[in-house]
Amino acid sequence: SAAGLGLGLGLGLGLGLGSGLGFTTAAESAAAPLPLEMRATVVRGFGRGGKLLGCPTANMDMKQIGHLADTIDAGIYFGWAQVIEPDRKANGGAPPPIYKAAISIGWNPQFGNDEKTVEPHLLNEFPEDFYGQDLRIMIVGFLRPEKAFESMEALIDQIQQDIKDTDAALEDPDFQKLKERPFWA
Ligand code: ADP
Ligand code: RBF
Ligand code: MG
Repeated sequence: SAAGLGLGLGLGLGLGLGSGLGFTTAAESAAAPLPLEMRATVVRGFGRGGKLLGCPTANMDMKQIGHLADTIDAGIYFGWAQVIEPDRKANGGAPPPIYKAAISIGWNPQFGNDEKTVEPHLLNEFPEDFYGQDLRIMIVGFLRPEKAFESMEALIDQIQQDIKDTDAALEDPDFQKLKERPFWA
């Protein structure tokens, strides 16, 4: 919701500056200090993101993420993401672009998964899938808790709103600066 986004940004900007590092999460998402960085290979999920919801998500290999996934509450977040193509030296080594991403973390209560997953949807059109490639993400701010909706259409509408909120939130100059961190390829 707009109110949740406002609260998250307000707290983040208000409390984040002093530390020089992170942004404090909104009240609903207690634990992890943000931003939180993760890297893992893109693996196959159940294949419903793109086909069923019109929103493909790059599922990250949870074996590689390990305990880091336990340090962040389930929920929908906004952040940055970078796909590292294996043959990037063929590009003259130019650094891969860093895209905005709406990131789903948790058990997808609409579907009742039994594993906690981290799945970013990147705000970019890709000509091809990128399964097996390395993905780096930076989780920047909390949007809302994940939940089960009364219909698939209601979930799809909410996801479209999350993408708009992500797009707007990351225009903040303090969030743009995060693209300069040494974490990125
Ligand atoms: P799965 O359940 O296997 O993750 P999805 O329907 O969620 O299936 O599709 C995810 C795949 O689609 C990603 O792994 C990636 O290769 C590809 N993809 C294409 N465009 C995007 C995008 N904008 N954001 C995330 N993944 C994308
Ligand atoms: N799954 C849910 O069960 N509940 C949600 O509220 C929810 N919100 C999402 C928001 C965004 C922006 C994205 C990208 C995914 C969300 N998902 C949610 C996850 C979705 O169910 C999952 O990506 C697909 O099932 C494919 O794995
Ligand atoms: Mg997916």
